[in-house]
Amino acid sequence: MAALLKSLLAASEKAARIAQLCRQEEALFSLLIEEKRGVDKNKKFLQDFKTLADVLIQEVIKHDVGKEFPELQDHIRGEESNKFENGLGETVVVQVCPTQEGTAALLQRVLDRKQTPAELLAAAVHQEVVLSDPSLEDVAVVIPPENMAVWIDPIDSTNQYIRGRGNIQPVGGIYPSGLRSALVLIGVYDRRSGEPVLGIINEPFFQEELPMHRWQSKYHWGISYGGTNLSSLSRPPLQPSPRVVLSSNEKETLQKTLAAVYGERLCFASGAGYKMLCVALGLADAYVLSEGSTFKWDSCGPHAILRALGGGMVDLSEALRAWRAGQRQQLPELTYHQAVEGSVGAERWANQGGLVAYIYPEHLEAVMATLAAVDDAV
Ligand code: 2IP
Ligand code: CA
Ligand code: CA
Repeated sequence: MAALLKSLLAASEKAARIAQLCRQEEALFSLLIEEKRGVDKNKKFLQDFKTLADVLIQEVIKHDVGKEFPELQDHIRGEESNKFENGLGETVVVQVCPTQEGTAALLQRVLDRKQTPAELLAAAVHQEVVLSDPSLEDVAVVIPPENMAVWIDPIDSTNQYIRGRGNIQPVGGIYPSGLRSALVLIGVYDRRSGEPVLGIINEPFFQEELPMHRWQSKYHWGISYGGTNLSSLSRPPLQPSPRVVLSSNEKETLQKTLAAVYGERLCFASGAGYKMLCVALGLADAYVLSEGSTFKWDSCGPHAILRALGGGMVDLSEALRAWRAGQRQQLPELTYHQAVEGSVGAERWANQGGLVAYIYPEHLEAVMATLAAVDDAV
């Protein structure tokens, strides 16, 4: 009974196609990159277009999955709000309409009446995605949708997505920047416990096919529920000399502390989701983030995959507190159902204390021991 998994994977594939389309179709692509050369009066519209790609993807996932699982409909949330103000000051609620023509007409209102981009996007929104993945037939876990909720990051690493560099060379398998770090992230969590249960990471820019320069996507999934762990990925082998991946914006004190231990095995990459994927793939053994710059929609899906592989993601500041108090077993994992009290807007859903993503508890412990030993590392 992998119905929920299949539905979410199909939605992630459609999301990936929309993300690819915005870069491949001239009528859309020109809107995405125009800001660099565009005149000032165009700025607001162009900014809106970028947000529109995100909002639309989120709405498509919500629509397609909500249709199949009505119990989930009111519990699918994401980074973006679907209320949009167009260049004329009208508020438009972006949603998937019953017909393609209806969606195209609605999108035209957001896109300053531009017909071709609106029609291209509407066609992608209403296109049926058929998954051909025989391995899904063997997934027998039953996840009750009425107890679940969903976090979506329609496009993570937006900056790299817009910059759009497709020719970055990997360093030790890790792409430090570029389109490869732009991902669709979907996470399902238990409404009552807040635990991540099912995760999908879709890489819309996994591979460029020549001669047409068409991007191929690739998805990964993991389920960790009721004692069952399943994933499209295999647990990577335990490395004798672990690598840690960081944001290039990471605090200098933390960089220095970790560099003293990991030396050249400290690496950097864009995209919070991408760094989590690197851990899941075994390209890095831990991702450490000292700040509250990720949100529930960034970590929920990747966290579920890491759990399915025997790892997890802890709240760094809480884990440090526990570690220093001598409670070193079962460090506090991130949860997904509670907003940060006293915060407003997106900040309500920030992973405020930073995080450590890992597969092997040994690596988590090594990172914790290193950070706990230095007073101001975090
Ligand atoms: C961002 C994105 C950034 C990341 C930041 C996220 O999400 O993943 O790349 O910063 O934490 O919130 P960094 O690249 O320094 O890790 P979005 O692109 O969705 O805003
Ligand atoms: Ca994000
Ligand atoms: Ca995003």
